[in-house]
Amino acid sequence: MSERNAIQALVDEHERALRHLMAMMNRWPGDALDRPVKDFGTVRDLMIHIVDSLFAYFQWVREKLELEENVSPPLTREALNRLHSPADWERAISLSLPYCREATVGVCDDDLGKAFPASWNEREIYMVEQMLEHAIVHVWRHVRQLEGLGL
Ligand code: NI
Repeated sequence: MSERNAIQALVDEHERALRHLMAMMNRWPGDALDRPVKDFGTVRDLMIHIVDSLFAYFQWVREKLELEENVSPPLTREALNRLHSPADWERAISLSLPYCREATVGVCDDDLGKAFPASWNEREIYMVEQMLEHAIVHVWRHVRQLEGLGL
């Protein structure tokens, strides 16, 4: 039987980062999403980037490992564009938690060392483990950016 301790730990840490973000959003004032963010537009645009990216990282893992069961992100890009309030965004992120678990059900620890080109640049080679670590750090980096805005 294949071990899943390491993959489980990565998914747990990713979830910890997302739960931290949700707890922050819980305290956001109503106008938070309209605040400007350098190089992004608004906080809303940044949220779309965070959630859209996380779907892309997990879908990359599934695609590269050729996992057969069909698991799709819970929200399309268009649906993300229609989210209005911080509460809408919290709900969207809460939907992504079970998605991340389902998306990695077929991944075992032996898969973590397999390497493939990144979806954004064929010449950047990532191991599955690195891509999931990147997913975790990506959330934290943007959490840090939001904290810098006083949110
Ligand atoms: Ni980013």
